[in-house]
Amino acid sequence: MGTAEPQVATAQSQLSDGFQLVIDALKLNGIDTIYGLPGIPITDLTRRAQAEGMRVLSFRHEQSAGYAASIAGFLTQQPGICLTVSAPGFLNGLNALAHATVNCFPMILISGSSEREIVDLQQGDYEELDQLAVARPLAKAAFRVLQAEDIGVGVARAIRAAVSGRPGGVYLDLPAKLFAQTIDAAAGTRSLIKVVDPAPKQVPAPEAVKRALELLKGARKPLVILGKGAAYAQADAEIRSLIERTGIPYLPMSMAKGLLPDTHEQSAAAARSYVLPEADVVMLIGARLNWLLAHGKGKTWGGKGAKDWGGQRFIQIDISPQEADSNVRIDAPVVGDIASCVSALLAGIGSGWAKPPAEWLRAIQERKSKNIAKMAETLAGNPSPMNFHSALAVVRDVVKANPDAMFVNEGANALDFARSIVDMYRPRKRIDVGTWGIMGVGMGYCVAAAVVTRQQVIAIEGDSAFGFSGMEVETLCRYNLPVCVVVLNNNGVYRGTDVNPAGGPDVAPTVFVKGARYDKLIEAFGGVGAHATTPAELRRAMEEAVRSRRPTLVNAVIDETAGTESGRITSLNPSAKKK
Ligand code: ADP
Ligand code: TPW
Repeated sequence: MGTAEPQVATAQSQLSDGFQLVIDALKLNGIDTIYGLPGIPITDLTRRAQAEGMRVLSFRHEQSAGYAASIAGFLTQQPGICLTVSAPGFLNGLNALAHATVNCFPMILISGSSEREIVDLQQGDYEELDQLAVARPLAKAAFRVLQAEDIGVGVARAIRAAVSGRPGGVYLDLPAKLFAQTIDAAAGTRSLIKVVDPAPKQVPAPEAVKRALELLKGARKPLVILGKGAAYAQADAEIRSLIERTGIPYLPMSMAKGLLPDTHEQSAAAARSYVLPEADVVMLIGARLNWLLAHGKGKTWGGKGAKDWGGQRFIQIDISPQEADSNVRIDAPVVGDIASCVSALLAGIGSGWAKPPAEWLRAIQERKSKNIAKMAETLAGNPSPMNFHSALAVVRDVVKANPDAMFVNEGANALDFARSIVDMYRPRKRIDVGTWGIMGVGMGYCVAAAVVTRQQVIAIEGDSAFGFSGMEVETLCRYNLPVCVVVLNNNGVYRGTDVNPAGGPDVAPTVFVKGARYDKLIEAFGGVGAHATTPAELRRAMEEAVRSRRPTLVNAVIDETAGTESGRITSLNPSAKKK
């Protein structure tokens, strides 16, 4: 008896299993956090990962865990890990996987799945779904591991696929049986791969750099557009140096705000509608000419008709060689990683670069001053009830006083107004709905932002937007995260004023319960709720949240007639075109 127990322990300690190898493979590659939701077959994986010192953050819905993982990827350049159960859990996480791929964020969705032999014969297993096939079209890459000795390779391939080249979402399918498979521990350890240089530098061709500089040199009205790829690249000093040494005005896309402080004199953000049609040479740095930039043509760019070219010539710096010419002709594509490309441009520029013509800079400055003065007037108003402007003037001040705070933003008007009113001062502080304009990222982003950066998080949420992930306020409270959520509450999707055209008892599809108290929701979980009907109350509540670092939700009551349908993209509504 006395000797039997240690012998068993020794025998067991020489075996490893699938659970252990997944954890070891992630840890070996520096991954220490999992965003997920437990259940069959991954509950033990979450337990054992926690026991092994990983941070395992559990959510109330996989979609929020997925969005958290996706934005953790954006913030860290390391794939964010979302872990889900099979079929329904997997599908709940899939939205975030697609979001990661579309936004070029590195993320790995790891889902447990049911038994292959039953799934493939469609014999009706528990949570039966061919997950790999479903994930593939939405992911940058998708892999399945069937044998414990292949876990190391599977994880390595997933990491490389997620972060190399243009980053994206990767799916890793782990069938239930894999976790319990045992293999010799030493062989298991040997099978693991520590990925060397997962996102290799991609240095641009010298002739591409030369072509770009020549085009830029001849410009009379040059403009730089910084996109979230530039923010992701973490080449902050190089980018700032390029902007300042060339003296070219720049526009930050929403998640590139703060790459240089929004108060920078070369920022043309307040003169956007002037510079886009006027510019003659535009250098895109980590920004695509998709709908957010009106596809590089049409009236926004000074084209005569909706699809006409405005005459600009484009330089595009991007890691994807396929991106150029996707919407309009790119005269000077520079393919490579942004740090390498910008460094090469800086080397080519040398010290004698002539600043853009003074006329161009003066014209922009004039527009800017006029627009900023006009905005200041609007922001100074103190209407009752509050409107977006009077509430966001407070938010602007609180963010200015806390420039390291992370800023999460979703909604329609809540998004558009905050983007233009709230200045950002540091890189990668602003995270929002991204390329798809997706609602529901809010609370997942808040959790990841707090966990990754350990900074205060401020989330500005439309009331509809907030509802998509509202239950995660419990998650904020459970982990006691320093998150201050402000719900700009105007009683509905966009506004709360629609009426049922048929006159029946149901309210209009865009209308919510009037006077809802979102602040009570967080109180249910021990967080701080505040109800603000004036800018002064909002300011007090936000300042207290930042001071205390306690999870806080401020229900900020906004005039339900304020804002417009769909915010700034009303024109995309097919019905609005009809009339
Ligand atoms: P935004 O929405 O801010 O305009 P997009 O998401 O449209 O930005 O564009 C980001 C672009 O940045 C993508 O085309 C992507 O390929 C590119 N990108 C991402 N990371 C890098 C990097 N490290 N180096 C170069 N390009 C990058
Ligand atoms: C996943 C469509 C775009 S904006 C929005 C919806 C539902 C909410 C607008 O109301 P909110 O904002 O948040 O109260 P505000 O400031 O104007 O009052 N489903 C998904 N994504 C999108 N984009 C939608 C629906 C939508």
